Amino acid sequence: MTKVDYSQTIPNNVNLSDDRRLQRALEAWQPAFLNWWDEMGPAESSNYEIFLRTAIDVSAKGWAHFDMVKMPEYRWGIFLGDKEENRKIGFGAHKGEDVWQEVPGEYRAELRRLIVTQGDTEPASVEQQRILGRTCPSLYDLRSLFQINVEEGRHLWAMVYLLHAYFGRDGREEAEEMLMRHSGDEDKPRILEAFNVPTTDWLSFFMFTYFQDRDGKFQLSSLAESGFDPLSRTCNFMLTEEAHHMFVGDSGVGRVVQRSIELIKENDTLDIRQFGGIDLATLQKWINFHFSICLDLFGQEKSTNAANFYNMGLKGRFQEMKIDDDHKLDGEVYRVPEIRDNKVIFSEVGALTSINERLRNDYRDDCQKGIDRWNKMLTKAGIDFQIKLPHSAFHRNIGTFADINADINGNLISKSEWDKNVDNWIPTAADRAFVESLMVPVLEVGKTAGWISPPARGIQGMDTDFEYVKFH
Ligand code: BYC
Ligand code: FE
Ligand code: FE
Repeated sequence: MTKVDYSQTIPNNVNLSDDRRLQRALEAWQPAFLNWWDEMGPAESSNYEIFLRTAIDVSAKGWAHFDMVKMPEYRWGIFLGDKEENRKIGFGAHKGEDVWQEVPGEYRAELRRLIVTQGDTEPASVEQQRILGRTCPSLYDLRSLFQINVEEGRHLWAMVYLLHAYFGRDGREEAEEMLMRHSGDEDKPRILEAFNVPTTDWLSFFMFTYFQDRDGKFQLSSLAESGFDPLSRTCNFMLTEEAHHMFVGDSGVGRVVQRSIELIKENDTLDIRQFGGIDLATLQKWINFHFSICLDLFGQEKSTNAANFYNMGLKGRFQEMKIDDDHKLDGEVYRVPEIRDNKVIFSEVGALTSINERLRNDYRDDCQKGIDRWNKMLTKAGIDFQIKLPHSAFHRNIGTFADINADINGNLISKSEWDKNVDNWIPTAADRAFVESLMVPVLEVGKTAGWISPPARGIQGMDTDFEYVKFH
């Protein structure tokens, strides 16, 4: 079951050829997808040959194959993680019952909504990153971008498969809508705000893959707990790919920090813009921006939607099965922030209602790990500067903090104070223009742009000066 059949028009490990109706429906969607890729996917890239990884097996070992591939010829397909025999629903009102192989009718609308929201982010990210290829800092990085783009395309396939296979006609309509909404479109934007923000420079790309793909890790992990088994299985496999996206972000920001340290030491100043480097204050602004917009992706602190998803057994907590409690959360409490007397305070509310907040906190802890590592690099280099994650109240658009202004330490401030200081906290037009001025493409084999360190090692045992992308 784990092997992927590549002899089919749509590669898959779900025995697609046994269900002719489904196969025909997906084969009808395929040209629309390719058309979307052509129009909204990576710009000017259709003739490039790229050293890409393709999934051949969903088991932990030996599941990938590497080859020089043109992206329009990439074999997007449908891969579910292995089925766990006798799997039981792990939480909520149905805890202990057999998992569902079909959509439970009473939860159909909620499940569809979760799948659509998840699915919508995947093509959104490809659209957001569309023009980055023009300014890559190296061929190695260009390859990483394209690898991520094709995998996000496949994540869309994963959700579209669920919609087609389990939701009949309205599932097919949702699948079409996935290609009609576009990131940043005035009339038909993507569903979640952070997926409508353009990602036009590589510092933003590395922040995106560090912070925003990490939202993917946490949301997919929660959906992997689902009692709807096909969703769980597809998310489990998507998570193996997500790890690489976060590696690109983590190592990318790390390489920026590394290069900045070198320039600071060489020139004995923190003010390294004049030497073509990204100064740490600018890096901090990019972090402030990306982290804060990603916190919004977790929804409101108190959410009856989230409580319902949990009770219904559709979406769990992060690593639900490792948590030592009754997995029903009756009578349990959790701390959420509130605003009282112009201060952020914490109060205890029902654990069910605060599922979103708990996931956001898990996410924050995970984000902090990279910050700690980069700070260690700075300390070790003897540089008197530390970066940090802004307070959760800073620059928010969803939930408790949406209507207030706060500084990066979480002190509530007036609108006029915000206006006075905002340029110190998030990227200004001038900051963006500066970073964009550094974005000159480096296409020579083995060379890297001056604002970022070269990668520590290559891909799949290849050297860093391997020709990862060939232009034709
Ligand atoms: N923007 O009850 P609440 C990834 C709406 S990333 C705009 O708190 P809920 C990837 C909400 O819809 C992972 N609107 O909402 C990464 C609701 O509307 P209604 C993506 C928002 O449902 C990189 C209202 O506010 N996966 O894979 O508990 C590259 C009340 O809110 C936002 C998922 O998100 C927002 N940020 O929580 C590629 C998983 N937040 O009901 C890919 C699936 C809330 O008033 N989605 N609203 O009309 C979910 O689990 C939930 O829908 C959310 C929201 C966690 C997003
Ligand atoms: Fe994804
Ligand atoms: Fe991703």
